Amino acid sequence: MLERVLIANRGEIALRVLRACKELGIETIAVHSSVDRELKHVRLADQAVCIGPAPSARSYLNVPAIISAAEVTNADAIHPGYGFLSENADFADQVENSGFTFIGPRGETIRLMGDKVSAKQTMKKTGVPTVPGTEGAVPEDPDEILRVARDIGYPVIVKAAAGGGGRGMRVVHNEEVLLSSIQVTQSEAQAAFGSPVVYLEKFLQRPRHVEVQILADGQGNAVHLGDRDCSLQRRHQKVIEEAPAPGIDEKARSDIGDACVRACIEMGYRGAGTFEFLYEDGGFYFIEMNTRVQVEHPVTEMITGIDIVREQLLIAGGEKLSITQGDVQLRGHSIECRINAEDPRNFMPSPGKINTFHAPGGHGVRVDSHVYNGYTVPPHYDSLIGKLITHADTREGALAKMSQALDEMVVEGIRTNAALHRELVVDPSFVAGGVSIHYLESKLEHER
Ligand code: MV4
Repeated sequence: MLERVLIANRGEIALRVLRACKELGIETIAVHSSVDRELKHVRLADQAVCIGPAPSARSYLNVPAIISAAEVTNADAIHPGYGFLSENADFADQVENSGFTFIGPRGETIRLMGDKVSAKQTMKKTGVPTVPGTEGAVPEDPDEILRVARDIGYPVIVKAAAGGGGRGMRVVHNEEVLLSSIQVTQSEAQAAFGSPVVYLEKFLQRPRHVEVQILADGQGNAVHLGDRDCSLQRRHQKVIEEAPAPGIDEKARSDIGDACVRACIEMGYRGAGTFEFLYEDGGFYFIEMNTRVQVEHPVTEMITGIDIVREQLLIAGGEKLSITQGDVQLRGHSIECRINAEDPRNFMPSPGKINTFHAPGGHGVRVDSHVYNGYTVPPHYDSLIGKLITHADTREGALAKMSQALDEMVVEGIRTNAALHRELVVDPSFVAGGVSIHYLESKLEHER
C-alpha cells in the first residue's frame, strides 16, 4: 500500500487525486508553481512544495524539480494526473529509476502507445479492430505509396506516428496531391515531434468518437468499464462527454470491451487506460490509446460505481484487481459538461478573479472543481475550471438534471462557456443522441 503520494498536477484533477488519496489514508504532497499557491488542493495537502515559476515548462513539466520534491518529502509514488507529464515515457522511467512508483503504466508501455504506428500494430495483433490503412509507416517507394492509397481508397488521412490528439494530420482527397501532402506532413512532424514517420488511413467522413475505459493490474487481470461518447468537440477539445455511448447494442459494446481487455493482458498493461475508437456505421475502428486517467473519467464512475482514481492508487500499490468483469454493471446514464473560463463568442481564455461561485447540487449531480469564491484563474494553464456531471436512470433524466444544474450554477467575474452548454443540452440533434465529431463545429459555424 502506498503511504505518501506526490501529485504532479494542478487544478481539478489534482484535487480529485488528493480526495482519493485521503479516502485511502494516503498522505499527499502538492507541488505547484508560484502562481498556484492558492489552489484548493495545495491547502488540503499534507505538504506543499513550490517547484518553479508560472510557465509549465519551468514547473509542472520540470522533471528534476518534481523528482527533487519527491525526494525531500519522502514520497513513495507520483501521480501525474492528465496532460503535463502524464504520457511522457521518459518521465515515467526517471520516476521509477529514482526509486519512486509511477502511478500509471510502465514507461515501455507508454512509449509503445505513444508511437501511433506501434500502438496500432499492437492492437491489430491482439484482435482490436483498427482503421484500414498502411501496415506501419508509409513505404519509401512513391509508386508503392500510390498503390497502397488506391487500395485503401480515397479520401485517406496522413497521420504522424508521433502525433495524436489531432496534431500532425492531413486529409487527402485524390492521388494528385498525395505525395506532396505526405512530404508536408513529414516535414511538419519532424519539426513538431522530431520524427518524420507518417502512416496512412482511410479517412472516415462522419464518425463518432467512442472510447473504452479499462483497468488492469499488470499481473494478468484486466476489466473494461464500458464506453463513453466524446463526439461533441471543438478543435479537438471535448466539450460534453457521456456514458454509455448512446445507441450501441449490448453485444457490440461487450465485444469491443472484451477485445480491449485481451489487448491489455497481452501487453501487460498496468493502471487505468482508454482505447479511442472512431465509430461509424456500427463498426469500431481503433485510433489511439491514452495511458492516463482522462478528464471525462467521472461519467464512467457514475454508471459503474467504481472509483477509477482509487483503483489507480491500489494498482500502483501492488494490489491485484479486486473487480472481475462480472462485477462491472452499467447503471443508468451520465453526462459531463466541461466548464471553461473562456469568452462565449470567440472561445478565447478568460482568466481572472471569480468573485462569486455557486456550485449546483442535488441527487445525481456531481461537481468536480477546484474553484471557490475569490479564486483567481491564472492565464498560464488550460481554461478548465470545473466539470458538471449528472447521473440518472435514463439519458433524458441525466440531460434534465444537467439543464437544472447549469441554471443553478453561478460564476461571476470571468466569462464561461455555461451558456453554450445550456444550448447544447436542449439541442434537438444532441438530445436525439449519436451526433458525429463534426456536429458541434458545423452548428457553431451556422449560428455565427
Ligand atoms: C481520423 C478521422 C477520420 N478518419 N482518422 C483527430 C484526433 C485524433 N485522435 C484522430 N483524429 C481523427 N482521426 C480517420 N481515419 C477523424 C479524426 C478527427 C477527430 C477524431 C476524434 C474526435 C474529434 C475529431 C475531430 C476531427 C477529426
